[in-house]
Amino acid sequence: MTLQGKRRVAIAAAALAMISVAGCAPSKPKGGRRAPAAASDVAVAAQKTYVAPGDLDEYYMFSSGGHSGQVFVYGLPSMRHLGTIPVFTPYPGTGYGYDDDTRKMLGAYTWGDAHHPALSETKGDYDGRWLFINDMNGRVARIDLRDFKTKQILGPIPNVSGNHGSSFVTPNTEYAMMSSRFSVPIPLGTYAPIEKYATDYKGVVVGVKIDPKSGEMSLGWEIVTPPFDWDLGDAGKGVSDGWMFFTCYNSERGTGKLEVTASQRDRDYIAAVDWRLAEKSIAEGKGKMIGGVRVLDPREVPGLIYLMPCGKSPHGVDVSPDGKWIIGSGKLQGVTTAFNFEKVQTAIRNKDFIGDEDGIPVLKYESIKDAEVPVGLGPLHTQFGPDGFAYTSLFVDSAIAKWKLGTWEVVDKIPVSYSVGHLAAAEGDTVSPDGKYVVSLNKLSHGRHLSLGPSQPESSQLIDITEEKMKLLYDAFTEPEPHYAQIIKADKVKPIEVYPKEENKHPLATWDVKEAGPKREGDRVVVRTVVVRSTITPTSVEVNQGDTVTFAITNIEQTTDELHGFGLLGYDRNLVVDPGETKTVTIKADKPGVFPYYCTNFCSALHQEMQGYLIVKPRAGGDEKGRKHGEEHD
Ligand code: RUQ
Ligand code: CUA
Repeated sequence: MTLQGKRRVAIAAAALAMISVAGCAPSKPKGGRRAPAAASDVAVAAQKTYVAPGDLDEYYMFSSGGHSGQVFVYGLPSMRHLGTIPVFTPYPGTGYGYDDDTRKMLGAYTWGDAHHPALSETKGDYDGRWLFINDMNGRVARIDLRDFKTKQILGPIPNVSGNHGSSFVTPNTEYAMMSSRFSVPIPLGTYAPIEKYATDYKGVVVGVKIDPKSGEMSLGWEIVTPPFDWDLGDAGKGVSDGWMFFTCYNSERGTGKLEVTASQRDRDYIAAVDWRLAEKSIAEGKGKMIGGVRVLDPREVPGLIYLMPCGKSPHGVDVSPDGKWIIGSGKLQGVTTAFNFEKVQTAIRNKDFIGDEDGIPVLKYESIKDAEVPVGLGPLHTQFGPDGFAYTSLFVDSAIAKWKLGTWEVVDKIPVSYSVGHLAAAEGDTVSPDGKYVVSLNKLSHGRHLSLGPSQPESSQLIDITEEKMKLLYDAFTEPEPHYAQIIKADKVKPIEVYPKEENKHPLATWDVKEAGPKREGDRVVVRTVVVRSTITPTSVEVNQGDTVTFAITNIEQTTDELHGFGLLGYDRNLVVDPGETKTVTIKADKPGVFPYYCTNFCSALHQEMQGYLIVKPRAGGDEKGRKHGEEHD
């Protein structure tokens, strides 16, 4: 047995001993909410989730941070929160949004609503290169998994209002997809009264092109659609590769109280989009420029998009690992429907339509479905295991159902606490799911933790799916708000520990303290700055009031973990510079006085000594005036 294995057994034994002691004490029911679990179950769960100090987790889980605009990184099975990747929101912890480059990337936005992470794929399998994530403000971002940093934010994308149905990637990361949740007149900025909703408001579906080498995103194409509310999506794979599926609600084209007006019909739709045809049509010069992008009208490109009737107000749509089935359901139903992709193709060939919506053919439900699986109430989202099992989250039942593809038999159900939205299985939306774990991303945590007052955390529960019956292993609590997560085998991700010196091509990188210091050109001052234990060089800089000052800071360490910060008091800036990295921060020195800068990231025994002064000399005769002006900084 390995040392690690031995340690695990010893610890499990200790846990067991602890539990048997605890087992003698009267259990303390909390408002009668929870039946105490059997001691043996607790011991097994403890052993399965315990990652001993120094040991590593087996999986990364990337969880969306919702309206925090961030991505949270967890280790599984421990469910430890390992880090936060700021994406659409400034984050002083890593200095994101304070240096010149990331400030520019965030633009004028101070928040984002990040919903659905999508790991890059090669042949339908996660390849560990990038993570994409959408923002409701019409944007999509790319995180590089080499350094876990946000490298690009594309958007706001023209014509998209409320980019919820995103950022699903295609099996070879050709595209990240987008769709609009809120239909509006396009291009954005166009006026039309609400009474004209059904005719003058439009939805759009967008293909965001991804460069296969660099991951760089660019605008591909758009398709205009009726004013439905597009919700979620999934890319076809295997037999259905080349197709993209999106759910929608409000096919009624209602306005006002949607809970009433958008619930008139029995069925809404899943749209099936032939994205290769979209690509080809754009290459042939089809489409019309709207809002600065080429937009295809389905009336002019027959075969581009079809509507599959689906239970009222569906949420998730999920394609089985072989691409054969498309799973979707009304979110107030008790069943989920398995649509058969071959039957969809046959129905298209036979023109087995029941009508159209603004020229988009509507397929016949009975002709394209294989089964209605009685999973339970409120099915939202489905993930897959390696053995033909599917796992569906049930919001109303507050449970997860396990069922079999092909036989459509529901074999198990496990309650969760409380009200699951999405769920994530280990590599559970790829062509080769891993099994092992499902994480239930719950909306409410209902006091299964120390109270934090009225603002309650969300809960993520780890469930063991290795046996026939699912077993709850662990409760973890998270900040708002994981809408969806993806779980990748840890050894597929290959992060660096320092930025190698030879890769640093920053024009202002400075590796020698002798070259550090200010250089003036007119009223612009560039301060080459070197940070290394335990000095910031230069230790003081004098400039004139009104100068534009750029600190170009290079952390010349090449040692793991040796981060340095650069907090500038009075000017509202804080950066963190990783080993080998150069970042710039520019301020307008409009306030006279003496402003300390210091290392914000604890780095050594003499971290506290790592400090200096920016001295801003008042304008001649402008002293009083300058000071007053200076009370507001930019
Ligand atoms: S969505 S659960 Cu973007 Cu399902 Cu929120
Ligand atoms: Cu450098 Cu603290």
